[in-house]
Amino acid sequence: MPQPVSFDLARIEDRALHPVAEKVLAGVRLDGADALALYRSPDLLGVGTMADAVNRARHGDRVTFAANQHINPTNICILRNTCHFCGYARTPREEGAYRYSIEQVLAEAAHAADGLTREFHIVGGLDVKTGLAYYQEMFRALKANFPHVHIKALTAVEIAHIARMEKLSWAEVLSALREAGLDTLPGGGAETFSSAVRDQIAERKLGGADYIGVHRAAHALGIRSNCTMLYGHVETMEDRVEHLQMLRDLQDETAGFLAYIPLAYHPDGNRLGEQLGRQGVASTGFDDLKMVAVGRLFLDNFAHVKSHWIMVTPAVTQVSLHFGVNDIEGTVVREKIYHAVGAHTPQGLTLEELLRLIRGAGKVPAERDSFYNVLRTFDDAPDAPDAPVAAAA
Ligand code: V47
Ligand code: SF4
Repeated sequence: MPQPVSFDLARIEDRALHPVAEKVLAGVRLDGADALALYRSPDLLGVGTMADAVNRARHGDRVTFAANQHINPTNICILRNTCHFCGYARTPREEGAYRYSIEQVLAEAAHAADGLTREFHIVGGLDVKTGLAYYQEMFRALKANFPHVHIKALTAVEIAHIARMEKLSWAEVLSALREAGLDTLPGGGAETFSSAVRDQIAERKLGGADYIGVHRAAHALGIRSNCTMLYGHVETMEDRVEHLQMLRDLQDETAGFLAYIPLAYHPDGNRLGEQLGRQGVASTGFDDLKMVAVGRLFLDNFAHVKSHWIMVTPAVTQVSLHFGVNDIEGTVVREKIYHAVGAHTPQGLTLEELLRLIRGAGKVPAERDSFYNVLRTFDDAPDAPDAPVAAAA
């Protein structure tokens, strides 16, 4: 059970945030206007103080991670020309287009033979050749070869795509995939729900209400899921609040979300970055920390806020552990999507690097399973709090 939240109000320099801070101390739910005030405030340390207090009340000093492996079975996508922020997708005949056979997926998955990998995170493009049977066969083969590995696969957008191709409902697709081995859904595909934003960055992509609808259908079947928000492109602060409100509302209804993961937009290697003249300019550290902190404060019905170090660098992820984050995207083998759009971070952290990063922030690392059950805690011999973190490549 969460402990009472406590922090010194004097640490919130922005007086305009004091009414929000008082609500946080009293355990009163924040409203949209509060979230807007938090996003707009320049008092990053004040916002972080509140988020850190709420996070500590829930999780103490524990920071979890899961040893996972990303597999991206195809980059062929029917939305290749309309998701302007995506540098990963290809048309079928374009250079670099690929679609794995089931054997190739198994070959990628072979890293899991080390016995350490506990989760496959499988997402890809909306390919007309990868229908329900392809994923059923893939999941069955993975479970047969790696029965101990959890399958977190297919975003709401991919589920809706398969449903459309197969003329099935979302629930029918989800049930069939679960029967084949699907365990949970990842949070990708959310982008920013606002229809004005979608019109600008991904006009043909599944809308926000339908993203929520697919997750609602999954939760109704007992399939838990994650959720995300892509930030740092054309969205306004109001758009961010609307997005968080939709996530919180569904969580009130179903309690099916496991974690919230803000994703920093990377402008390299995609048309949107060119249009915005933003090449080489990823999100700011200020915004990265604000995003996790406001998520922690507004999403009071979410247990877990995760930082994706591939997007924000291991260094920012480490600092975010004091801004409301309690979970780190794990050891990611062969990640393709972000590296296609210019992420300069390493493609995987070893267990030792992850432990060093968490301990270096004065926290206690713990490995978890995909449902956030702690499997082992590494509470021996922490490094000094100022131990250097593995630098980005
Ligand atoms: O939906 C695409 C994003 C997402 C870019 O559920 C981009 O545990 C930044 O959702 N810049 C997929 N982002 C990744 C994802 C995810 C990652 C880690 C953990 C989990 C989880 C989910 O990547 C896409 C899209 O929002 N993306 N292009 C880009 N240029
Ligand atoms: Fe396709 Fe996803 Fe890229 Fe959009 S973001 S083009 S749906 S792979």
